[in-house]
Amino acid sequence: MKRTRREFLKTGSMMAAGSLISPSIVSAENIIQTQTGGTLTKHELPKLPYAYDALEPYIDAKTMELHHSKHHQAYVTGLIKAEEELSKARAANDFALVQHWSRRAAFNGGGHFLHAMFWKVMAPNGKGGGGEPDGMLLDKIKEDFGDYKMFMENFSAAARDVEGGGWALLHYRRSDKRLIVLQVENQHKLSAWDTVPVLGIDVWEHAYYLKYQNQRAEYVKNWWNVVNWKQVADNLKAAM
Ligand code: MN3
Repeated sequence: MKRTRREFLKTGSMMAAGSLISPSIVSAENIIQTQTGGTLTKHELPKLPYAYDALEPYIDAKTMELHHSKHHQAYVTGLIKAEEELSKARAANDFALVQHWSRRAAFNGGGHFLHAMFWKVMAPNGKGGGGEPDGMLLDKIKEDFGDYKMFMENFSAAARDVEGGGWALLHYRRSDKRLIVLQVENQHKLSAWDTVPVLGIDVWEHAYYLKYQNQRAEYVKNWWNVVNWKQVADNLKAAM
């Protein structure tokens, strides 16, 4: 049983690495047996695929450093904690705090997943970042939004108008094979089911405030200069 699970996870992580879909969150080595029965994932902060200053001048180095090493790390730590507490609750058959820890798991798990994707769908301008999508990704955008400009304006508006902290996400919805744009509040609210995020922009203030202050629209406009369309296309292919 244990072996089967291990093999399954290994296969899963190889598929994730091969397809490059957003975060390679789980590998077999990161599965740990708990003292209380069952297993847990030892979640880890993924390395940035570029230097902190690589997205300058569109996103400044200090913001990237804090965002990755402090904010994203906090979501990883929070997710581990929430899952440990749920594991302990099962062992003790004491679910008095199940709502609290489930909520923490959703918030921090959402944060971990989305940030892991966020780093990957960006690249230094002119070195993988910026420009416009092409190939099958462009075809799919045209099919579902009319053209690239209409998609971009829809996505930008969604990002600008998120209430409070959140995200704009481009999802692939499996049930009708469409790309759709959604907003996310915090890291998880307003999520839809049967969808896979393939592109996202973080519009929490911590993502832009040092450089842009209250000018979120300016940040959103500049962010297009660092979008890694090749990665988005890979994410879409994996989701399809
Ligand atoms: Mn963030």
